[in-house]
Amino acid sequence: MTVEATPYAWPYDGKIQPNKTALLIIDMQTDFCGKGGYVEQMGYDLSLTARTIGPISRLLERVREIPGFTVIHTREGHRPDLSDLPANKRWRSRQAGAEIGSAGPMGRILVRGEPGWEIIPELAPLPEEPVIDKPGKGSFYATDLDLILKTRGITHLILTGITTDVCVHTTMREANDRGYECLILEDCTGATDPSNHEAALHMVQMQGGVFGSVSDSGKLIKALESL
Ligand code: C5J
Repeated sequence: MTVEATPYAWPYDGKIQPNKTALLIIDMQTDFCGKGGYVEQMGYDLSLTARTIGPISRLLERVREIPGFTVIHTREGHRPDLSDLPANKRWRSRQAGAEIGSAGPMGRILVRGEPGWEIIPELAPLPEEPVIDKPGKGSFYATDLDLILKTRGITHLILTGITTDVCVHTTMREANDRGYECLILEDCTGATDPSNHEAALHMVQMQGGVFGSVSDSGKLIKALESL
C-alpha cells in the first residue's frame, strides 16, 4: 500500500518498506515550540509550531509499533563556547531579537545542554532512536546523519518537525540531492509564518515533485495499517 500524496502517491516505486524507511523528527525542541524558547523570544506565534506536537506524537506512537522502522530525531544547537556558531548566524539572531548564546527564560538560546535546547518531553527519543546534533539548519551538514542512514540501508525518508521553511526544507532538499525518496507531512510540520509553510509545501510539488511528495499523518497512518 502506498500513501495518498501529491503530486504522486508515495513511494512512487512501490510499497512502504519499514526497514528502508526512516521517520525524521526535526528540531522538536522547546526553543522552537515551547514557552520561553528561541521562537517565542523572537516574538513569533508559538501555536504555529506547537500545532505539530499532537500529530507527530500520534504518528510516532504508531511507527514505534512497526518492527524495523527507524526513527531519528535532530536537535539544532551549539557548543557552550559557541565555537561552532558562525558569525553570520550569530548576528542574524541578534537582529531577530534573540541572539544565540544569550540568556533567555529557558537558559542560553540554542546552546547544547540548556533546557530550551532539549527535545520536548512529549516526543522524547527512546534510547535506541538516534539523535543528531546539528549546528546548521540542514540535518546533513556537519553531522553523521547520512552515514547512519546508509549503514541501515535507508532509502526513504518521512520528514516531520519544525520549521517547514527552514530546517525541514533544507534537510529535504539535501536529502533529495543525496537520492533519498522524501515525503513531507503537512500537519506534522509548521513554520513561524503560515504563508511560508504553505509556500514551502507548494515548492516541493513543482516539477513533478522536485523535492518529493506531500501528504498528512492521517493518510500515512492509514497506509501503515496495511503493514
Ligand atoms: C530555525 C529550524 N527556523 N529548526 N530553525 O531557525 O527550522
